[in-house]
Amino acid sequence: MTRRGVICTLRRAVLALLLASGPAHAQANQEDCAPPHRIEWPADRPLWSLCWISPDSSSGIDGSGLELRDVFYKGQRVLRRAGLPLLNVNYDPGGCGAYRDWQSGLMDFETDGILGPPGSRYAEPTKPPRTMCDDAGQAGGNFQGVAAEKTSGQLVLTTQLQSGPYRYTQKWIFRPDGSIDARIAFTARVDPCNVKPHDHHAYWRLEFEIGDDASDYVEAASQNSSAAVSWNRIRTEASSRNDAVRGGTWRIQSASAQRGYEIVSGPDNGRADAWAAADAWVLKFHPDELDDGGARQGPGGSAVQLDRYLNGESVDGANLVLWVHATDRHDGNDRCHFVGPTLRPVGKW
Ligand SMILES: [Cu+2]
Repeated sequence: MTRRGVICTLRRAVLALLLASGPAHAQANQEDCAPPHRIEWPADRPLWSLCWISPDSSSGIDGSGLELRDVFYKGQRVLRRAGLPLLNVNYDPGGCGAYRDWQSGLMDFETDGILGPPGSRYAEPTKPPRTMCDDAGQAGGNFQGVAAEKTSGQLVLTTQLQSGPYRYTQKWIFRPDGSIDARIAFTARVDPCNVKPHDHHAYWRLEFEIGDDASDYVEAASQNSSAAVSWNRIRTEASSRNDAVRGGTWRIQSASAQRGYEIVSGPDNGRADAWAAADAWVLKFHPDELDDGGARQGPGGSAVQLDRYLNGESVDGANLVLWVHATDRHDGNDRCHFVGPTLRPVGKW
């Protein structure tokens, strides 16, 4: 066999091994989006069509939590991929330092309506599942994976994550009016460290594709004193603090399709301090930028390093990715308080 032939054979063997080694960090393929992963809702006249990926199979070097792929509203694509690839914790001086979490760890929670064979990662509950937010500090439950609660008013996807002592409840909420809530709440199995004051930080990666022609653009609401909102168009890759953006409101649109989405990160989501870097990044899509490079080892490495992707590329008519930050503080409590951006349709849908 030639040297090239040997390499090809090796590559095929490695690929076969990867495919056989289970779903961890699997890339999207047809099988991922077969039922039950593909959800159409409401059943009688679907407005939403989306594909969910369980945290233990999600993208990125540390996982992406409850990940979505190929999200359509009224038959039009909204998101190609969306998830939570970056979570970290920063203790006050004299506390316990800073930590980068992982988003692939499943944790038990309580639900009915589990579908499929034992070990199934999917449930369709008839009542809201109970997570550690409902029983703070208490571990336990009968299920690990994704619960999709379908009511007449909303579709709620829920998962429970664990990363060391931390317990995170993540939700995606879809409504008939086209709005989406991306949410996370932080709590923990109490240990001597996490009773000290600290901030939790979450960074959602929203890979939009509005017009299906790779020519979307982003605007930020102008922080001026006039009553009417005016918009600043973002021309090249940028990051921003919400202090500089009115109402923490962004807008992504397709010029050709004359529709888009507003991304609102309200005051409840906190504000990035210097360590948290920024509240939003607008980046041109690159397939190898599903996380921030995973540089979590080393001094200071637990802070996000998304700024490395800011290299002046045009975002005025491109495949675009928005990263959106939210934070919650635990200071003598481990309150389970949901934070995260809300997405609302604008224009012709
Ligand atoms: Cu905490």
